[in-house]
Amino acid sequence: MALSRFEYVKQFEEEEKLLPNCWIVVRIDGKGFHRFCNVHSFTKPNDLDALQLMNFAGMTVMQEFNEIAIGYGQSDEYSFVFRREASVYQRRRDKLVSYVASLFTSAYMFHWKRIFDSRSIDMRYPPSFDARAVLYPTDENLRDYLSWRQADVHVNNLYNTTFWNLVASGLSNADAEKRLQGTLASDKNEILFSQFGINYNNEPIIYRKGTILLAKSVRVKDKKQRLIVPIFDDLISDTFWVKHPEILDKKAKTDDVFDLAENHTQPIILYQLTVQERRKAGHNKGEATKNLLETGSS
Ligand SMILES: Nc1nc2c(ncn2[C@@H]2O[C@H](COP(=O)(O)OP(=O)(O)O)[C@@H](O)[C@H]2O)c(=O)[nH]1
Ligand SMILES: [Mg+2]
Repeated sequence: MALSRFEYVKQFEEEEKLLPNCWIVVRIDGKGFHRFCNVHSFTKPNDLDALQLMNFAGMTVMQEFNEIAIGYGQSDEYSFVFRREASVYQRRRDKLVSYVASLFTSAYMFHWKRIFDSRSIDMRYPPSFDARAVLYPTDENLRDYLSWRQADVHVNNLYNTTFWNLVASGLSNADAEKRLQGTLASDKNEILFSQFGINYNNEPIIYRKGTILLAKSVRVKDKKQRLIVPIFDDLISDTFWVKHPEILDKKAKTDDVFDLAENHTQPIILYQLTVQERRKAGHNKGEATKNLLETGSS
């Protein structure tokens, strides 16, 4: 077919390929979520439903790309780690970054009603997420990256938990801020304990550590199946990496079946199981996810 005389403009397009052999981290972050959370009356400092909605969107991204080794979410951000050898979109940066951001955003909207209908919270305006890709050449760099994000949630959550307890006890926002100025982690722990009887370590782990997403084989009703599972754990310590060797080494030998333990009631688990049951019952993909309000209900 003859080329049109306009065809030459194609040459202006630039293509940036992400360096081979490096881990690719794509991190999305909610734009202006301070405002978005206020407008939608999210509970301060942590809204469990809002975090679960982030996990639904994270699950959707993990289901789409089988080259993601681990996902990690906290607050309004999610990181997706693509394997060193990932060949997704021939490692074209623009394609990968924009696709992850748009899929995450549309999944966030797709699952909104499922989470917020019971609280009658309607979406007031469309949320958006920015995204970036960062390359890490060594396993140590990658672990340090994830540790950095988990340390971030710890610092923020300890501060926010103390701050909002002080405000709830009658201090103005400005006075609570002043009270916390220059305090160390140990001081905040002490305020929580002595003033409010709160042992910070007993706060829900999803608030303290964020959510790790891994693809695992699990056994449900005597059937083995692969699910995206949420894990609430300390990923800074070596123990985590010994427990899940397949993250860094795809070929590593792991337990045949992962024990979901108390996480078998996590919303994204109930959701995936219900969708699978519907598909087994003959529903096509679109029907299987339709009207699945409130996770797990069919
Ligand atoms: N109320 C509430 N706010 C949250 C929650 N998670 C995240 N946020 C808000 O989202 C912000 C995320 O931080 P950042 O990305 O730096 O702020 P942004 O630029 O406004 O998106 C936090 O500062 C909070 O204001 C939550 O569970 N509840
Ligand atoms: Mg943000």
